[in-house]
Amino acid sequence: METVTATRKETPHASSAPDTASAREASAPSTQEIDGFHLLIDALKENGIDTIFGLPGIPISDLTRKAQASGIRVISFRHEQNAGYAASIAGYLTQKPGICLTVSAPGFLNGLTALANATTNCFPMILVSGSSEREIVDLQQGDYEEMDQLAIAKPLCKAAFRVLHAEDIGIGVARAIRAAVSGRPGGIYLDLPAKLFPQAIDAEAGKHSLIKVVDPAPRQIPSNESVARALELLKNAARPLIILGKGAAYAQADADIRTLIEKTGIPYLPMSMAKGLLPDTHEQSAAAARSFVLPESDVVMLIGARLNWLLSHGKGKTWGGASPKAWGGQKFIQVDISPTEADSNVRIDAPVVGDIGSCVKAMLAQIGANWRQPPSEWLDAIGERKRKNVAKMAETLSKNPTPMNFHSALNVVRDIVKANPDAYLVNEGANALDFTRSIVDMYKPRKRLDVGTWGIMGIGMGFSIAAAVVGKGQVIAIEGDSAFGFSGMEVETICRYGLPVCVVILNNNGVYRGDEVNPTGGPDPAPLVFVKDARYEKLMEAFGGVGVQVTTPDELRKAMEDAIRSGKPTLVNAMIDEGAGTESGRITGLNPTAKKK
Ligand code: FYN
Ligand code: ADP
Repeated sequence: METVTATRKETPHASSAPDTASAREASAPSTQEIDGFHLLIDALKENGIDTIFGLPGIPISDLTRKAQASGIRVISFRHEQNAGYAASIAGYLTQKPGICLTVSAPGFLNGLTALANATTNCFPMILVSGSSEREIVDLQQGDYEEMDQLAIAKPLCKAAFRVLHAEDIGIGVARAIRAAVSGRPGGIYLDLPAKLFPQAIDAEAGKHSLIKVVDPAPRQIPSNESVARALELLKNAARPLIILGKGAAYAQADADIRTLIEKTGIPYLPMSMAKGLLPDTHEQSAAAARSFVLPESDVVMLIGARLNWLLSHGKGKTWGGASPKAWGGQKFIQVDISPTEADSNVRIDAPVVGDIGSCVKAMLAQIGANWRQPPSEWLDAIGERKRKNVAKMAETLSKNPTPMNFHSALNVVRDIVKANPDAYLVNEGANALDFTRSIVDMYKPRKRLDVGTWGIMGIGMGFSIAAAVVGKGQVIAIEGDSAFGFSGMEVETICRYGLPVCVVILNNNGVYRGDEVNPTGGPDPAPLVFVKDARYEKLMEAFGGVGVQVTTPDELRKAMEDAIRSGKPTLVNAMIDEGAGTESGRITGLNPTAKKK
């Protein structure tokens, strides 16, 4: 643990005024005491937290300085929401809660979207926000950045805690860590009032108050009966299917999951962020036959995937149901750590509750050596459908239209990712997201990071920064021009930390597409279009990175290869046909349009 250095003891009526350099100098150091700043830093370090994503300001600026001085890596952002997204995806990649640190009220609110998104996606994250003086906030007397942050955070996260006394910091951090990573992971809010930071307590007592959380995410072993019930269903299926979700990717049980798929011979469908858990080129992947396997399957095993909107709630036409809400007749097995997930949308015939690593191990143990492979008619039918779709895709990708379109640009990205399978692929947008998902194969687990359960826009630069920082590798971010706008200013952060991030903007001048016009003929542009042929690459140049505008696949290939070879922050502005793209990409049906007269 870090050696304690102490600052002044808190007086009962310590002011919440901004911490100034002179105030800091005035605080007489003593070796017998430790303050809230250092207790918090020590509590985090004690639990292996080595990185903080945040945005300094009152009352946490000194915390960021001291954290950096203590050896924690502090990544400072330009907007808290991006810091929050970074923390959340760091949590997903590492199974350790990602920490996002913000100032009070507005900073807290800016981070809150990311916290809610983390909870929705089951990413472990802790939003740590400074807050104003409790007694003034609670009496609503108009404090600086007054807000009851704890109450506001509660409905949007898995758990929320506030620490009022320095001796409780250890407990507060321990509770936050345990809550973030145990069971179904999620977002946690930790409220730290300004007064807490300079509070000093006896150093020895402080040291003893810290908790190193033992076994923060304990294994949860499924019952033998639940595993047997699931295997019985699977064994007797005529047309079995396994769906891998991002919970399966998060679990880091990659080798066992692959063994389960290969031993059973059952075709599998990866959800978006589970792409690469097994290489997308695996012969059992049914991704290229998605709209065939969902309605045709008779027994479906979900591993770390929920039957939410992304899977049409397990019913309706996608599943072969006669009407939008009708059941398609499938039997479902659901492997999930959350016991309440089963039956959320349709009947789950065989829930297997436990952590995915333990569940898959238990299945492998019961499967034994004599598992009967799925009927060949089923496998052949899928193979046939796949071949057709792959051939259709190959034909589209081989075209080289002028101007470039999504396909001809992504054909290049597909090659670059194949040549750099360890690179992280961050992806957001509508068409830019949907086309990338189906065109660009992934080869390794947890490399594809995207908009997730909410289809959220704005994760681009935050995810990229976190992937480069905690994943310590090259990042390729494929961005719609609209999606990039939400976090574009963070290219300064990318340049400041010199991160190997290659941002590719598929620029078609607007949301979905850029060729709409104002029907009134007035001077305002149509609501969904942007400045024509915007030079986004200059934003990267402004901060010392490399900016390139490209108009052909060859130029795009060269720019991406240069970026990866140099590892320099690069923004490639790929100009594509402004008429390319459909309303909302592949989820047009969710976007209500006015009835035509
Ligand atoms: C997939 N496909 C392929 C391949 N992979 N063809 C050839 N080769 C390969 N490798 C086919 C696949 O079989 C589908 O064709 C089609 O490509 C699309 O595949 P996808 O994307 O997996 O399927 P689909 O139907 O789009 O998936 C539904 C969905 C998905 C809801 C899971 O659209 C999704 O994740 N959407 C997220 C949208 C989002 O969040 N948007 C952000 C908000 S945008 P067919 O089988 O022939 O159908 C705000 O406006
Ligand atoms: P996708 O969007 O890829 O379908 P979801 O986010 O909907 O994935 O589902 C992930 C599921 O995985 C959640 O229901 C969550 O409870 C579960 N999950 C997350 N981590 C684990 C784990 N370690 N073990 C078991 N289940 C997990």
